[in-house]
Amino acid sequence: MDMKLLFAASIFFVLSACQEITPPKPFGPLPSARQLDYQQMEFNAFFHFNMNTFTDIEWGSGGEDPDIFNPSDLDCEQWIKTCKDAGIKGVIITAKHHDGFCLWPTETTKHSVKYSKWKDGKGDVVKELSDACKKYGLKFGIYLSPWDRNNAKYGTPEYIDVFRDQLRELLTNYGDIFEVWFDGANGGTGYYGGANEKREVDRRNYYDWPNTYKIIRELQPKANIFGDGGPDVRWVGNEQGFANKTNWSLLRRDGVYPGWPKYKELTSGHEDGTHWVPAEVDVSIRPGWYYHASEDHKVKSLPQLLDIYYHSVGRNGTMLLNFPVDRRGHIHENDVAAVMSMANQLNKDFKTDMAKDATITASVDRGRGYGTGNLNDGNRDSYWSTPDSITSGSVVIELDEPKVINRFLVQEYIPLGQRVQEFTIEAFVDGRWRMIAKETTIGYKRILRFEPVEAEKVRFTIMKSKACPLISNIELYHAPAVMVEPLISRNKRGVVFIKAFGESADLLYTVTGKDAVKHGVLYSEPFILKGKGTVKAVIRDKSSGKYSPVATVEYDVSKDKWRVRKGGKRSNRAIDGNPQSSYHVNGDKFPIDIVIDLGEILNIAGFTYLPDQSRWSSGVVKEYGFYVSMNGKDWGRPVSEGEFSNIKSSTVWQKKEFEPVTGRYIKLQALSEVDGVKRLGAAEIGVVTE
Ligand code: FUL
Repeated sequence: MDMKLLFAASIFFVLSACQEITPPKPFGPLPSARQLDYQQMEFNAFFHFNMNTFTDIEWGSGGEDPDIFNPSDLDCEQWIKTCKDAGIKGVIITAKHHDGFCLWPTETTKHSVKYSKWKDGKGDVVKELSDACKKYGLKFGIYLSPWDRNNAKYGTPEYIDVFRDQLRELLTNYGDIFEVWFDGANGGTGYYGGANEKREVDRRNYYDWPNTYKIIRELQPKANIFGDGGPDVRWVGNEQGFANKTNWSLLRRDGVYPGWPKYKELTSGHEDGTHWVPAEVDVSIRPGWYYHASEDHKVKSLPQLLDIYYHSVGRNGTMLLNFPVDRRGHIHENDVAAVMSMANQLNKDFKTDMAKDATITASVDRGRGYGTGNLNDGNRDSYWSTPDSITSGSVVIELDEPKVINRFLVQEYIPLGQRVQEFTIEAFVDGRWRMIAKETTIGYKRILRFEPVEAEKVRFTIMKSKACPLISNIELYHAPAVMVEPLISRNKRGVVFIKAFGESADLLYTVTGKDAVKHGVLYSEPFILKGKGTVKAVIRDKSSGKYSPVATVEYDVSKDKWRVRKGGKRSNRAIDGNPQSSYHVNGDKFPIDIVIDLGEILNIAGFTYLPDQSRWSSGVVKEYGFYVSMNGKDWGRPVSEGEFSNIKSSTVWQKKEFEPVTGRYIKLQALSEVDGVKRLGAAEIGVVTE
């Protein structure tokens, strides 16, 4: 080759190799460094532990005696060890809730641990917890309720100084704070230093938030401020534990304030938001935020907790899971078991990433440094991108052999903004592309769950994006079926329903009490069981062949022919077979009765009673009498009488047996109610026949 030409060619080669591809420009509102750190934490814990723990209510009035706060065995390390084991990265404590009781020895009020007998006034829960966090390497945050139903100054400008002093104490004396949590509930009735009155405030302006935020920025510049509308982290608009599928980390922030009426918009954010304000999904592991012994059996189940995870972390939100710490000062063992079962299942769900070693190709890329190799390199700072002018594109993940998948995880490179508006996932099965999902936003992280599919390749297509898409990570998994016992139910007509959780599972059952693993038949549709029978059901994972624990429910005769003869409105709810519906009847005095016609003469050897299962159950019968009659008029003496022990704390099924008697009518008589209310309530009443 001509030397000149060779020289020119090599210059050209060197120049083009060195040519820098221009990086994409930021688009729209961007996260701050503190918000980025926060979003990467993904899963945090909330602790509601304060005066209400000892008064057994959710909102104290503020007039409580500080001595009532008295944990018998406070063990903050137990809380933090539990969190660490469960994969939780940071925790937030209710340093002060609406009743104004302070968990630290504040100088601002006498309504605190300093004035309680607990540890002779030398205790400091905030200190013990922050120390435990330091020891185990978790981040620490505080909840300081703006509303203070104890403080005499609440509602006046002087209270704002008290509130800010409290904030200063918390932000100065306990090390690094990652989040400061301001609740939206503000103003109303309260003790207020003994005034016992209603005090409303202008939620938008009373607290002069901008100047309060300045204190936080000055004392803890890395702390994220949580409020209904941010400024750093926003409320997700519900306490049930979900963000919407479409979830923008953007918000028209300056229009949102505590108590903003359009709070439902917070569940999706605003596509045209003016500020970066990601959503935090706060939800309690029990029905209440505070501990109530009566909710010991109402801890969320594994399927419920998994749904919350996939609907928060899996939808571009952070999960803030609340533990109502008990009166000992421990996370209750039922709650520990529940969170650990969730953590263990998630470890299984995300065990082997099948995209990690896959070959990924793209329809288009921006050029060197922005190729598809960035999608599975485990580096969150590298990303695949298209040229500026192209706002769509697809990548194909080619697996070395067909593999079963049911999870798709994808992340945008958010430091330059949230962009993707529409995307699809397809699987290549038997020589053609099959649509798996058509979705909208991605954001920091999006995880899709779908029915297992055996795919040779997976295609991820961005259909629409506000600017060139920047994708930093893609992962593929095959999560095993959730091996919890299936749910069995039977309605009034005797129709039995069996429900399995999770995908890829067969359901097997028997109605004779025989082992469902050995003798079970495949459940395909609801079936009728009018008479007595013991239904057993089990889940069999299709791919591993493993079995779940077996669910067993003993049924007596169905209530098909039953009619309530004496009872008020909606009395049918006590015999409809649905534990979630309940019936209540009030009386002027006890006894209060419900009479049921069984529609046939039966040999009765016992009865069952399930109290109201709702959050604030009422009419829970404490002492009872139970009668059987042939004609519904002559009742004679009760065939059973006594009390349902511990029913206030544990509203579970009660069963009483007695010498068999023959009859067609039954009467349950309430002789007292757990709260002294003159009411009989029942979710279900049943009989035990011979
Ligand atoms: C609510 C409060 O009123 C509840 O008591 C609880 O603290 C929850 C996290 O926020 O709005």
